[in-house]
Amino acid sequence: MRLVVTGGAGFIGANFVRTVVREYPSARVTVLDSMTYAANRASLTDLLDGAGLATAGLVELVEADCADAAVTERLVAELTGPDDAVVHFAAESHNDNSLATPWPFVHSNIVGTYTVLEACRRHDVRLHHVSTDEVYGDLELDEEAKFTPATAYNPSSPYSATKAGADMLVRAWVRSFGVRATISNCSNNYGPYQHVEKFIPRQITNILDGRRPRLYGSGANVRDWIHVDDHNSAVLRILADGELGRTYLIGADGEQSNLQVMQTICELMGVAGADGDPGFDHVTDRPGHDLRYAIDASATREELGWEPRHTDLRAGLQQTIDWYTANRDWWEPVKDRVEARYASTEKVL
Ligand code: NAD
Ligand code: TDX
Repeated sequence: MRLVVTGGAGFIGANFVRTVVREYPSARVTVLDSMTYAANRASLTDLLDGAGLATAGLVELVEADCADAAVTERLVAELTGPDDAVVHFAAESHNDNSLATPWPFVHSNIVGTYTVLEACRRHDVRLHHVSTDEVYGDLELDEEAKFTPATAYNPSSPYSATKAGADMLVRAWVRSFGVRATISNCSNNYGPYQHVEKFIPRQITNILDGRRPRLYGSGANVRDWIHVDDHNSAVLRILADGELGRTYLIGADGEQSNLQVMQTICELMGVAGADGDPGFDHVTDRPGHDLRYAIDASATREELGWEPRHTDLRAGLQQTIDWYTANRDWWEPVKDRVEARYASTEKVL
């Protein structure tokens, strides 16, 4: 099996590459990544430089923009085997950045996906497109409903709007040109190698660095958390047995308010407050902040026999805290810059 993994030096993509190398030792993986601020070569170093390891020569990194048609086309053209595929993770992924600077999101998420689709069309290569539950907009805090594949698209932010646009391109390329593609829309991921701009690693590394954790607004917003390895095991099931043209929802029934997650992190890290101090700061809320996401993944579970393995969020958070504690070299070089950026807009309430 040969895979081109776009965005494979980012959080989910790097975890995906690591899983593939573990589970398919003879697979050849080409990571196509433009190495934006969100990428980290160190997430793959052992695989790329692993002379003497089983992976030596099997994982390569091509530093290029997936919207660069010449490079993307060249790599996709090499995928000629029956199990070969492109797994398309590359995207600008952070909502807060999309509110400040939307253009890179239009470029990577829409033009990048268009370019990948055109290459797969020309060379008749199987594609899996990785998307998000945010394309569906948000749910009320008190309603029973969850997102299903039939939920209408209603994105709120420049990030989710560009991911929705990308999904629509994939659907159109399947229908109009017969591209052999599947789509997955997953809920919020957590785990190792996640950039410290994101909610969970930001709080963990703030505490490790002696800074106060930061909760947007009241913290009532609900996210449906899934461990990154469970997301990736679902992607591998879809690649193996997914029906072409289908959209699969991926989630692990991990709904929690941001306040609950924050309190668990503070408690696990021993900074639960005293004397009325909760141990963290409430700060300026995100504009247009989606209230609640929740995924109904029953079709994916029933049709593909997929099950998440990390269903205890508290245990998953402890494991994630342990990883950031043991891997300071991975995150420390970018931490100050991320916090300086937040400090320019964030006010303690
Ligand atoms: P990330 O920001 O950590 O990584 C994205 C990677 O894509 C980076 O390595 C970056 O350099 C690369 N990239 C960006 N633009 C590129 C371009 N034009 N060409 C080549 N490479 C480019 O993001 P992530 O959290 O790992 O998300 C990966 C995918 O999963 C995204 O498509 C995202 O929308 C989707 N997703 C993320 C989550 C989540 O909770 N993080 C949930 C559901 C879906
Ligand atoms: O410091 C913070 N404090 C805080 O309260 C940060 C960074 C975030 N938050 C809140 C905002 C959200 O309600 O935490 C929640 C999670 O925030 P993010 O980690 O920024 O994720 P979110 O905006 O929910 O989007 C994530 O999940 C869906 C990913 O970044 C997307 O790429 C994915 O599509």
